[in-house]
Amino acid sequence: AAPHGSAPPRVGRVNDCLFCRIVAREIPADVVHETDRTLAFRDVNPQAPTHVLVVPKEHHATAGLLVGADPQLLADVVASAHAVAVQEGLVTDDGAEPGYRLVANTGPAAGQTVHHLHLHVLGGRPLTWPPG
Ligand code: DGP
Repeated sequence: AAPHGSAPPRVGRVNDCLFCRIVAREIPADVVHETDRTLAFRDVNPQAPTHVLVVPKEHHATAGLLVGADPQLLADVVASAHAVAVQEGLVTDDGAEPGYRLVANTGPAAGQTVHHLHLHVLGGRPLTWPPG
């Protein structure tokens, strides 16, 4: 049976995935942007004044897997990340000032801990390079 009301199980969901559970609103999150196919919410452990995670609602582990399965959905995730950056005042819609960073940690060497693709949107302070 569906866990909440009469909603059918969502296609593309992985039951033990933290971000699938946030998408299903089973775990609370501070949602800042939503489209029919993407969700953006504040990182629980922010590394910058703005630190938002943007995910596809469907479960895909990495950008590399998603671009093969559904390139439009990867584009939708990037578009949502840019919309968040504009909404948060990190960038004007038609320019690059002051700027922000998108990060997609992929695999253990990069420290990916949640295996549901998420773009980190970071900004609100000077961001140094190289990252750690
Ligand atoms: P990554 O290393 O790229 O897999 O980063 C996963 C991020 O997810 C990390 O910055 C912390 C964040 N995170 C982990 N658990 C939760 C949670 O329950 N809620 C929210 N909002 N963020 C979480």
